[in-house]
Amino acid sequence: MEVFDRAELLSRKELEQVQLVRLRNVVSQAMRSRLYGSRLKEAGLSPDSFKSLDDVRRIPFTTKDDLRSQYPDGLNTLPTSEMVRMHASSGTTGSPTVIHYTQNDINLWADLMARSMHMVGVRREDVFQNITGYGLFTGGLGLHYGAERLGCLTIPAGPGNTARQLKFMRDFKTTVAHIIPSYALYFGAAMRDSGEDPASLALRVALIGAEPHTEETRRRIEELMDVKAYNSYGLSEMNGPGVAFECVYQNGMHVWEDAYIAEIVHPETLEPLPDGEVGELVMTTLCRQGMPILRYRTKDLTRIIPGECACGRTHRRIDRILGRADDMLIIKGVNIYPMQIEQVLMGFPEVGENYLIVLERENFIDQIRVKVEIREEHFVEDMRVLRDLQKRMVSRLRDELLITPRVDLVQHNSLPKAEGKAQRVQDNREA
Ligand code: ADP
Ligand code: K
Ligand code: ZN
Repeated sequence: MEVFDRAELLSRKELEQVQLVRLRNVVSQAMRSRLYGSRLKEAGLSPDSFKSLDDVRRIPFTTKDDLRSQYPDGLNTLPTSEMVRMHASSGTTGSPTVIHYTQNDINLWADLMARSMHMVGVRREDVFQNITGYGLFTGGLGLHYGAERLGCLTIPAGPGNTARQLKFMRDFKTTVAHIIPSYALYFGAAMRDSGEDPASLALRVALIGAEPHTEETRRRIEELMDVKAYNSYGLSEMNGPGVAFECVYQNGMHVWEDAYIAEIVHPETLEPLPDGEVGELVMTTLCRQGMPILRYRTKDLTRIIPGECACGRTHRRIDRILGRADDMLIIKGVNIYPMQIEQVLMGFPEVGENYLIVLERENFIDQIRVKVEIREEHFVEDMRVLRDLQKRMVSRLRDELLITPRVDLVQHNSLPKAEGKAQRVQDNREA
């Protein structure tokens, strides 16, 4: 195994020793902030309280609301003069939260990013096209720094303008792209529609992440763009991307456990769950100086994949994110995740690149309507063929969801597109 960083080769035992030492350090650092200074003291904790890694469970959880209530700097452990960067979450749910970084924090983040990208074969000879937003969103600068750290020629293309992206890809022989999955579907389809043969491009790898997507979507992106696509997970509260990343086996994302502690807890009881069981991911920064965050409830649902990875890395893997706990829809008493719908839709070859889940209320009963873009060549087909397709979709969705949704087949490019993360659900119930 060719590694970027010796940390990738640590044995489980060494890794856990590193984690314990760093946990004590980060607790001591965190206590300098307003929030943790009082909270840890109230819980009777000090760095010496941590005799084993399990003691991490003695730390109270940190929530998004804590971050909001401490706005703008209640989690900082150092004066602003020590900080060199700020990011904010886009506030997919609710108002934004901010993260501050020291130079050291930025360097360590770039190292983790470089390690992640190196793991899937990115090297200094590669040309890296960063097709995501920059700005406050951590995805852009995160991968940008990682690519530069590896020595790649790095193109900060930003999102959108498919024709120009393609031109850059051709002219600069881009080999690696970073792209949000919902945009990758468009981009791949646009490439095909423009008559471009993806096999004639140098592009070999797509790094996809920042939003939930299914295995079916990944395979589709791989086919459309003729690449290997690797899942990239992170969140602003834990720096941004580079928290967990897939290796070439594409079988779960290795969490960089020398830099983070990952726990899976029951979303309601908050009790720890055994490996293999799906629950809420809780994360602790082990190396962050400017703004450590301890036991952060990510709301992301996943599980630890039991067993070792064929690649030989000891860092445990999390499964593809099922969605956020807040994404769960309750329709007619049934719990539904948007990803269950995506999984069914992407199984139909007739389905195009976009869909929208619309929640409606009719006679006081909640209904779910799925609007699906159909590929151009199928849309021109006979009404009977389309009606049959629609029926098959309803029946497959019913099997998966256990309720019967309405399905509207709509034309290619007719649903709203987001610049960044896709908005998959529209709630019209109060309207
Ligand atoms: P926000 O989306 O809240 O504005 P972030 O940019 O910090 O802020 O987004 C982090 C969130 O994005 C994660 O908590 C998770 O819900 C989602 N996310 C990031 N990467 C992935 C991924 N690979 N798969 C699924 N969801 C992801
Ligand atoms: K180079
Ligand atoms: Zn692996």
